[in-house]
Amino acid sequence: MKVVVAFLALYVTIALGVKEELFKKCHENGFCHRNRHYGSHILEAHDWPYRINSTSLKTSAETSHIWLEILKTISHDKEIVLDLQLSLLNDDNLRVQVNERRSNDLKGVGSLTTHRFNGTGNWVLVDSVTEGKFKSIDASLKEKLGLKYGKYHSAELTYYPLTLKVYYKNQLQMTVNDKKFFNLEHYRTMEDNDMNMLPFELDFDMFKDSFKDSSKDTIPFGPESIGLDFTFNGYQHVYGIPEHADSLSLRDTTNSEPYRLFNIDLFEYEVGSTMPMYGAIPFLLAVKPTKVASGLFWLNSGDTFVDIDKTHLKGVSTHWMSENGIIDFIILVKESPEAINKAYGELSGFTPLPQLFALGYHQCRWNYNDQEDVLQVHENMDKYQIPYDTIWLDIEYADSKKYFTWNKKTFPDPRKMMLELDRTGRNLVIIVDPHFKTGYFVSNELMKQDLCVKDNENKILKAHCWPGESVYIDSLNPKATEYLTSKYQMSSKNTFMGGDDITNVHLWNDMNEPSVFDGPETTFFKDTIHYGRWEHRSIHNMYGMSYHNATFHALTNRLAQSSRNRPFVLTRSFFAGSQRTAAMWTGDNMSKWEYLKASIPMNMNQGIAGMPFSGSDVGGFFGNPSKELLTRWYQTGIWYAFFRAHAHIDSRRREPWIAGEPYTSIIRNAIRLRYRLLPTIYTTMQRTSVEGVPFMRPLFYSYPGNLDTYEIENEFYLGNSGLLIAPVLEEGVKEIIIVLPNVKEIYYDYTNGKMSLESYYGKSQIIKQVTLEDIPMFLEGGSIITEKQRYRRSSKLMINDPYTLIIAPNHDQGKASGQLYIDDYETYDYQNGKSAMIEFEASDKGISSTLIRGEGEEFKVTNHVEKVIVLNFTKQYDAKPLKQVVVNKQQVVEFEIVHNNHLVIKMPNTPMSQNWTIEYEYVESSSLHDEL
Ligand code: NBV
Repeated sequence: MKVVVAFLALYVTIALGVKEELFKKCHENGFCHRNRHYGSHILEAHDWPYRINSTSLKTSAETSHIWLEILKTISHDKEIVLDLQLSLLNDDNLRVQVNERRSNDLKGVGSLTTHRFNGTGNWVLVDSVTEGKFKSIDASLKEKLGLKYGKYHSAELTYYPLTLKVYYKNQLQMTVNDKKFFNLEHYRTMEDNDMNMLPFELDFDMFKDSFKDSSKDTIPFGPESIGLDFTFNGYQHVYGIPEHADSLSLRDTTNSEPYRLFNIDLFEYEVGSTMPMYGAIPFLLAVKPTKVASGLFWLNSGDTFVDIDKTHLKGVSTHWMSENGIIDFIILVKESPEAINKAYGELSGFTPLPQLFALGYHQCRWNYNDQEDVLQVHENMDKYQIPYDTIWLDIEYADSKKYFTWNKKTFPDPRKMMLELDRTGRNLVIIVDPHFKTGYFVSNELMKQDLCVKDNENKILKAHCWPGESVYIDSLNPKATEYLTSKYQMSSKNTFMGGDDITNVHLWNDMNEPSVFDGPETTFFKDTIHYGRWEHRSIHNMYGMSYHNATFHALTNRLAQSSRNRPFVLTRSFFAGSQRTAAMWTGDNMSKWEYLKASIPMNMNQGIAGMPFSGSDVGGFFGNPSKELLTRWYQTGIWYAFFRAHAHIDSRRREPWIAGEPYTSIIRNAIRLRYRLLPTIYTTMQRTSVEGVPFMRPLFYSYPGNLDTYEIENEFYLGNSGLLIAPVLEEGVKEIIIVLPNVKEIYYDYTNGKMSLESYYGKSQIIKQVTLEDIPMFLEGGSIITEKQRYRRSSKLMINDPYTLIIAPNHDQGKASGQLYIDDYETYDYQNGKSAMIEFEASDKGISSTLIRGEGEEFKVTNHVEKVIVLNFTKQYDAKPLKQVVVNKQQVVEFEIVHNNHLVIKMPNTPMSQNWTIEYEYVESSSLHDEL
């Protein structure tokens, strides 16, 4: 016990930066070290050990599956047979799986399931995935198989040396096993290991773990790692594989640590590092300027390392190494990065459209001390006229951190508090972690119902986390979801969530890597046992997802009992597929400038990897930001899809009014700008929810033809709205350099959301003077965005407010277009057609608005448009003086030209529920002449 207390004290108080020695580096991790060694020695092999047995080819009658045997030659009289399967998902995504034939009866593995874990795909792929058919399978040659599939795809599988080449429009995109790193360590016992090794293989840590904290790992199956290399032919940049606090474009790792995917609670993580973090998405995107992009989805939930080799002449080469499980990957090749996102979403799911409040401002800290404190903050927000939607409660709300209880002294009447928040449309989010303190009703019930994770002796695992000794819910067990559902259920007896009419309470799952204070690398031993008799080793990176999935389903169930409102769940740990049920944040960052800066590539990589509903703690979690940093962080944070301020328990209070003037006003303006743009933000999220595209959109998505955009990580677009943002990320700067990605388009300066005299054309880069007030932003020519310009206390109170349109004519013809999505912002009724998409078109003749309703039940749009602003009107439309503006062909309306340039049209209460038009009537040149 003493040790644990000491450990806890250390964890909470000392802030010295990450303790790297607690986490395994590649050379300390048996499988990584062995696979890297394998890669650097395979050239010495006289023969490649792996070949395909050409006579083993089998195809299904409907040509949807291809099976072959891979033979692994150990010695002249020893061959291991592996099964290779090729299939297509959703028509043109090629899936490759390789498994080992294992007996059901293996020595020394106790009651564990003996075959390799092949369930990652079941957790990750959505039910709607269909199996495609190959267009042709050409087996006419003895040494290779030719495949055609999809519209433009083909592939060639060479039997020896074993390689798979994937082509798009006949251009080679990817070579699998180009470097011959293919490796699958087949089952053997320690006794017969010698007879199972290849001459150039290393036997480091095959049956033991020499890393001190995990030396008790029994490694029951011995070595079982897999490794494979993928060369992206002709590509210079690859992205994705979050979570790492690193650059947008992934770095070369040939002389450093590989990127590791292993979910851990990394205390005080550092930036510029390939160390693993809280979540993992084994999805990588490669983009090049020639209208093609490739994706690689490595379906493995075990500990994984990825080496990136940018020194390869053919393109970027990557080496994937996982500790166990089957080889299972999907290759996606499409015409653009967006198309890859869409295809990836069709495989692993999209982010569901959240309630509008979830896109508002979230106010959090560890902890709001008591009910009064919560309500005080809530009132101050109104006093200082700062809009906000949600206040959060961290672990201290619970009695001794026993989730599903309240500390009665500090929160005597949670229901009252929830109702009070609800009065102004505000919400509460409370934290419920996956560890449950031993000795109270929740842990007792979990133990009794056999819903706890077990140790390697199949006994209930008891380990330490915030509440002290705890059990961990085994959320891989479907019954765990049922259990949580019962805990969150609406019933008059269940008061944890405030009672059976409360619908404004949502959930936060933290520490679900899982974080284990007394475990190796702060998590479970890998031989811990889960439901299905699987080792934790096989599913580690999915545990966090299994927990937030269960939370999401439980909360959905609760809300379905009354409002049908969409649930909101925030998770720290995640995996591919997590986007379907949770938003994420980038964990415990620090109040330092470099973390503010790193948050942009981190959140962009989340979007690239299909989980765009993400954000970083505004202000930084650890430490105390300077007033300037805090201000700049708000100015950046308003662009995260998930916008929450949060702080450590030891940091000073820093709600927006604390910094004082001018900071408070500047922060208020930033938050209000977020709210003003909520119509555009909600529309962006709706597009994201059906197309899977990033919310914070990297510049190269819009301009893949411009290689100069590939490494820009301090600027981004807000989805495809045309808003380009370049926040100030450094201390004390008076000017910043901004890259404008398209020299053939106009960029209208829209700093702080204000019309300006400046616009840029033909420049790839500008220098802009900035003050502390400034959030540099630009509207790209061709776009139309919508705003709601009135201040309200919360997003809910803005629902009926009128819209303002901002139109940015493009350079060539003065045209622009944009969209606005509207629904009830809360329920699932939009799925039954209760929604509207409004499309705007503008030219030198006028503007039109067309309402496209969702199919199904009618949705009533009650809002009006009150104002239309056309930027650079006089410059754009050839300076013909405007005589009058006519709405709906009948009503002449007031207009004004401001700054001698922008047109501001005051709309006569024009309902958005109908199509409407604006026409410009210019002074004819003849009458112009007359007047003169
Ligand atoms: O629950 C306390 C914190 C939480 O505020 C933070 O956001 C999480 O990332 N939690 C981690 C545990 C303690 C961190 C030192």
